[in-house]
Amino acid sequence: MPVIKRRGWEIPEHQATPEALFFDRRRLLAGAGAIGAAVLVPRSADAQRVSDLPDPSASLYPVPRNPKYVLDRPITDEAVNTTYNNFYEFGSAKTIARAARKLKIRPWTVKIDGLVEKPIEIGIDDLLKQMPLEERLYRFRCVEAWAMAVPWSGFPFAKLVELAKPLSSATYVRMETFLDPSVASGQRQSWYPWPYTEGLTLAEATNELAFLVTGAYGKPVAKSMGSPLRLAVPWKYGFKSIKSIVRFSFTAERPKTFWGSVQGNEYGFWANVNPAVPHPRWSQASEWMLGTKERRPTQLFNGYGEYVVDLYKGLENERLWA
Ligand SMILES: Nc1nc2c(c(=O)[nH]1)N[C@H]1C(S)=C(S)[C@@H](COP(=O)(O)O)O[C@H]1N2
Ligand SMILES: [Mo]
Repeated sequence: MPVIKRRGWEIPEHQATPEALFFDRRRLLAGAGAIGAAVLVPRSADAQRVSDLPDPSASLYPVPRNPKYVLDRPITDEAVNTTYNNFYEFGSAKTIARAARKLKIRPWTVKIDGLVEKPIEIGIDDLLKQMPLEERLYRFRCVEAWAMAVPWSGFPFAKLVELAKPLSSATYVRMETFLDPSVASGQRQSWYPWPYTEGLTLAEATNELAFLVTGAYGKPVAKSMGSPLRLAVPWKYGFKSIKSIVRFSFTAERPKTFWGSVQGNEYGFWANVNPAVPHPRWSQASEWMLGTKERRPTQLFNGYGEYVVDLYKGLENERLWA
């Protein structure tokens, strides 16, 4: 048996089984009981936490569904989706939902800088007012071989690029997650290159599928899923879909990414889904649908090839399928 060094979420395919989920659900149920008790007997300090205030964008949802993006599978159960997460800022287990409640989502300022006509700082609620919100049903595929189907709400990344007015020299957009180790205990783990960063080419970011998410399941997106602003790039493995974004920088160089820095040989820049190219430590041929016992064959570009295949013409020498 080969000895393998594993970092948290990089579990081999055979461990991503329904049994693991049932284990998590039992833990969740136990946790929910504890939360209920805390509500009955609030400590005054807890009752006044800023992080418990209602989300001021709640009245914007639900938003109209864009019927163009159809699924070949049922939507993943909301309770499963919001409690089975990768969000290393709050820990390396899937059960970070409770810890993520500490995230303060207002005020939330988004910076747009780098190779743009004029840098912008904008509050999330002002940004929401300017953006055309719609709902899209997308498949989602984590590199660990679990998959889901999500009713996201948000706006096309292309609309943010329009607002940003990048210079013609800009070819990439780098995204960055908040940095606050006082609320995100994972960020006290100094061996990780915080804050979490990701990047797309400008051509990818302006592809019609690239979607900036502000809601899910007809309401503001849950903290555990990356409130108040996250990315959804459904043809790529899940780690590209950065959560709780505070900054977009337009650059001429390819941005460094969080997982690329941690383990570059396994988590490449492009990270396009391909069933025929295994992860260095497990097969990508099939995927497990979160919240079910179902396995499905993985699809090339996660089934979105018709939208994105042209983005990768002429890049045959690149490692497109990390
Ligand atoms: N800031 C941040 N973004 C992140 C991550 C993370 O740890 N931190 N994990 C990524 C990974 S590996 C996946 S699979 C998805 C998980 O999204 P979900 O928890 O909403 O399913 O978020 C991605 N975005
Ligand atoms: Mo992932």
